[in-house]
This record gives sequence, structure tokens and C-alpha cells, in this order.
Amino acid sequence: MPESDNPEVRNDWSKQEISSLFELPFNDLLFQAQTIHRQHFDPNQVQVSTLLSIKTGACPEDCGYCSQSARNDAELERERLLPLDEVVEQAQLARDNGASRFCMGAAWRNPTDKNLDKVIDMIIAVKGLGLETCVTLGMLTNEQTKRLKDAGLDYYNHNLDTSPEYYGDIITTRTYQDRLDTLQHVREANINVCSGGIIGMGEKKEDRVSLLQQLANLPQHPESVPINMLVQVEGTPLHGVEKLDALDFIRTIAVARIMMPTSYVRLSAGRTEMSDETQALCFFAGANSIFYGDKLLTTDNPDQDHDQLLFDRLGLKKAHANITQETTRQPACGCA
Ligand code: SAM
Ligand code: DTB
Ligand code: SF4
Repeated sequence: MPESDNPEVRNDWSKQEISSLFELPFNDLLFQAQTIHRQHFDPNQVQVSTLLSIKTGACPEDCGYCSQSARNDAELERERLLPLDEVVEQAQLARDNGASRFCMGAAWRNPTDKNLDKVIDMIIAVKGLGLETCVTLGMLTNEQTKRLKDAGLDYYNHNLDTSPEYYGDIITTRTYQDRLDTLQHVREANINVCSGGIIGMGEKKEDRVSLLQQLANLPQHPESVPINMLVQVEGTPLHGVEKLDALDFIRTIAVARIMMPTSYVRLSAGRTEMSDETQALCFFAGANSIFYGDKLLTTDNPDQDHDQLLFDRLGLKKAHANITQETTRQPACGCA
């Protein structure tokens, strides 16, 4: 059923309603989230994506959480845009390890048209391997978004990160509206939207309410909603902020699941700091997607053997790729 015909899919959430969900007794909240989850998804299936940083560091933006900002003092080996064959090799490895989607991230404020040509070759080649494709490249113009769609891109990741109220404390080099504008271009180009945020950046409970309100009250819910727990990176302004209570993270997943019942909710960054039991509760709360592979973009992720064992212990299965658009185009190198 299209989202617009489904009365359970709402875009008019009030802050009061969302706060009431957060304030439910934990068991009531998780029961409600799991009940809704089962109405729309196989509760034992998890979508897995593998990430690759295709261009690392030296980003002109000043995001307070990010190791890749040129304004932060994080120790990081900078890399120029990776060559196509290296990207294809990593994508092949991800596919062989069971990932259904390959997400390529670049530390840009926005891509230049020349860089976009190269990313388009990567998308075509990765898609040729039978993987779904996702890229996260910063802000896009309408024209650039259309070019990505023509290349066959399945998902574009662009996070709102936090509430509009807290945004200026975290990032000053772009506005919330800039983020919303790019999301609108992506939606209008008919590319699946991947958008979520980060929890544990010293935000208030009201900021979590407000972030989820922004995401769920978009004209159409993002198909994929990554909920990241801040990975504290030394040398970034947010290093040393008070650590999050794991139960608050699980609550955020549950509320996201209830508000966006047909979206994939991704248990994203921060899993190396979480116990297996916390992750199990995230899955129970309605998370049905993870990043799989030893590395996120620049920081560590649990190793694949550990994740496979956790899946086995929980009886979880990896979902297969669901390619939304076939493309007959060939990458410039002809290596697909
Ligand atoms: N430069 C592009 C952008 O900002 O959209 C794409 C890459 S950026 C690294 C992608 C997302 O990673 C950010 O929007 C943020 O939500 C997440 N992220 C970055 N650093 C993080 C950290 N230390 N902990 C958790 N999430 C992080
Ligand atoms: C998302 O929401 N989280 C991913 C992906 N989308 C691009 C990135 C997490 C980055 C964590 C910090 C790092 O590895 O640099
Ligand atoms: Fe740059 Fe993206 Fe990191 Fe912000 S989150 S500094 S835009 S790479």
C-alpha cells in the first residue's frame, strides 16, 4: 500500500504526543513498538549495509561530532577520492560477506560536478555487482540530484542530525534549511531518502522529540532512518560529552519505529560501545537495519564474526538486496 493511503503513516505528529511516547514505561513502549514493527516487517530480518569512505577528511564544514572536519583536531589520515577499482573491490567484498547495500560517503560540503562524474561511475559499477547503492556527498543541487537518479542511485543519505533548536550548537557552516532543501531535491528526483540523526551529543530530551518530529513530519517519511549514537572522537568539540544512557538510545529507536512504521530504522554508529544485550533490545524496539563491516567511515564497527554470531544467537537473518532500478549503463572503466 502506498504510504499516502496508509492511515497509520502520519505526518502531523505534535511534540506533546512524541514526548508522551518517550515517557511511557519502558515495557509499554517496547511492546507498542514491537507490535507495530510486526505489522509491517518480518521481525527476524535485518537489512545490512556496508560503508566505505570514498573521500576522507579535510571537510570545510564544522560539524562538532565529526573526525573529518578540517576545523577539528582529530588525528586522521586524509585521502583523496578513491580510484574506481578500489571501490569496486571493497563492494565485491561487502557483497560476498552478505551486505545488500553499499554506502559510499565523502567528506564534502557538496560535490563538484567533476567529482560527481566519478561518483556516478562508482554507482554504476557497484550496482552492476547486484548491490543496492547509497551515497552521502553533502548538499546537492537539483541538477546533480537528477544526474544521480539517472545513474540508478537507490538511496541518498543526508542526516538532519539533531533538532532545529540545537543545530546551531553543533554546526555553524550550514543551516537546517540547507539540509531540508537537499532532502527535498532527493525526494523530488524519486531517489529513496535515508535521513536520521545522532543521539548522545549533549542534547536535551526535547531535542530528540524535535528531531523525530522533523523526520516524521516530512511530506513523506524517509525510507531509511539511521539512528546513530555519537562516536566520541578525540580532537572533536564533542569529545567528552556526558555518555548516553543505553536505555534512552533504545527508547529513541522505539519511538522512531512507532512514528515511522514502514521505514527501515537503522541501528547505526556507536555499536562498538553497546553490549550485545543493548543491541538485542534495539532490534526488539524495531531497529531492522545495521552497518555491517569492521569500519564505519573513519571509526570502528563491530567485526563481522561478532555480528554474525549475534545474529545467530538472536535467530536474525540478513535481508536480500531489493534493487529498485536496473541500469544498463557501464562505468567508464568497463570493470563492472
Ligand atoms: N559530508 C556528508 C554529510 O555530512 O552529509 C556525508 C558524510 S557525514 C560523515 C555522514 C553522517 O555521519 C553525518 O551526517 C552524521 O550523522 C554521521 N556521523 C559523522 N560523524 C559521526 C560520529 N562521530 N558519531 C556518529 N555519527 C556520525
Ligand atoms: C549514518 O547515519 N551514519 C553513517 C552513514 N550514515 C554515512 C556514518 C557514521 C559515521 C561514524 C563516524 C565515522 O566513522 O567517521
Ligand atoms: Fe564534513 Fe559530513 Fe563530517 Fe560534517 S559530517 S564535517 S559535512 S564529512
